[in-house]
Amino acid sequence: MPAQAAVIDGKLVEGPETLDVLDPSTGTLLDRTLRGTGEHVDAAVAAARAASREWAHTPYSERSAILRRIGELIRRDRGEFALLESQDTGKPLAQACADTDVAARYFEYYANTMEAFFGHSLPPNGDFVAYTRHVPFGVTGHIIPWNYPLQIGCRTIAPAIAVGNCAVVKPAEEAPLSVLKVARTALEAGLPAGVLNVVPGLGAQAGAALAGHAGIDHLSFTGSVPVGAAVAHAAAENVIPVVLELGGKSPNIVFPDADLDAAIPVIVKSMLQNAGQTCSAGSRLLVHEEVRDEVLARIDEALRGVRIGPGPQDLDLGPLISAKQRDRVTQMVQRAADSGARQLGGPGQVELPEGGFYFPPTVFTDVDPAQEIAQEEVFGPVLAAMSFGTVDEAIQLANGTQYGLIAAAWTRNLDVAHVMAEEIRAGQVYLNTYGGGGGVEYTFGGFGKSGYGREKGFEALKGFCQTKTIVTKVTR
Ligand code: TXE
Repeated sequence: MPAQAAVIDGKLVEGPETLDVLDPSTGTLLDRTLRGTGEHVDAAVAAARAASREWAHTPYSERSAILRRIGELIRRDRGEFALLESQDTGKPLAQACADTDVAARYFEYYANTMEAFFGHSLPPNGDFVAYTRHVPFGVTGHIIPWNYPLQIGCRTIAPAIAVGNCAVVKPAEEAPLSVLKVARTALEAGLPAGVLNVVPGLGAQAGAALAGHAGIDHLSFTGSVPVGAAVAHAAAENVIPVVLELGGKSPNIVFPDADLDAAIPVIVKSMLQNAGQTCSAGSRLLVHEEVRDEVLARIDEALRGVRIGPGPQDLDLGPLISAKQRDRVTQMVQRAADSGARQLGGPGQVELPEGGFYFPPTVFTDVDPAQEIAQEEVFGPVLAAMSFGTVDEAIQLANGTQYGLIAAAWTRNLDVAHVMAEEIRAGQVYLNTYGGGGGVEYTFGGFGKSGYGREKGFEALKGFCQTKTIVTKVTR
């Protein structure tokens, strides 16, 4: 099987060293890619630099037309993208279709919003006229994880190139295929050579080379806390700004007056989506004592009906991404069980498909908020449930981890809803929904160890620009 090439300077670049890409639904070989090295990263950064002046000066309308065309081609190839993403990550096909639509939408959204993205004029002081312009950084580095490669890839690529940067992207070794396809699709759409370069490879090799590269001007990273801290450190050596998106321990908070018919399916989905391997997974349930038993019983009932199987079969729950991830989740669940937390479902309770890296839905109840399972990101279909008696206790629990990515409060009481929205330390707070309504437009990013900097929405355009002030002295 020939290995998938990198895309550097508009060309497909092959090499002697390759990486195996496994199908997580079966554990067997799905494809191979080039194993990119520091030299490939050097070549990609040089190509991006060479392309950056012309791309930055390409009229808005032309850049916008190309982005729109990339979105169109992703939609044209929706079936291929979705199947590839489902095979590569193991996620159910319907989720991969939704991810493909979101990927296209990022290009469409930034094609439009970029054209309305201007600077400001500043109040003149005496005989001065001043204004600001948003100018691209130049070359942007992007390190992408394996959980939503297509969505997260496009989430940072589209705004970066929309405002005139040229990008060098390192997808995750576990799931690099859809991001490589985006780069080939972008060339077909007319994106000039060098504007979008993708170098697949290992984190410690190509990833580290990109993070520490003196030739980039900005770095976006989505992944784990320790690697995020390490890449930020490497980038700091070159005084390069970084956006870090590092996951979370996000709560659904259920008050006694909540509409449980609306809440339960959403809570279950937020726990199971992408097998829990979602930075904004609803991995904690904070439930008022009055409705605790009912909510847990209904979640347990919903989980009993969950159908588990390979991504392309489009059931409810696919496998985890890798044996390493399955082992990590298994160990965390074992430690929680050993500590005495009460468990619903979990290993041994449901039959799992043969082969592949499957893990069953698991709920821990009566969890001590200080316990690992209540504090650390599991990245599996695992829910830690705790109860509270007052609004203040709910706030304390919600804010009681080192993370702060998203949160949802379920209540019909407007005062409680507003208090929660105000008090919760998280980049997004949802009221009577969880991640609802699309999301491309919603500014996204973390508090605390969930990271810093903001993605999505209009903020992302700002994030990929430097603001430059231009002052003219007017002589009368
Ligand atoms: O992440 P890594 P892993 C969390 C989640 C998961 C845990 C471990 O809790 O269980 O992290 O996952 C690249 N220099 N999230 O080990 O290693 C790597 O190649 C530069 C949350 O897979 O952080 C990949 O492209 N780059 C999360 C990317 O970093 C390096 C998504 C992420 O991999 C590198 C994924 C290095 N030294 C995991 N080492 C989210 N926020 O959605 C690795 N990489």
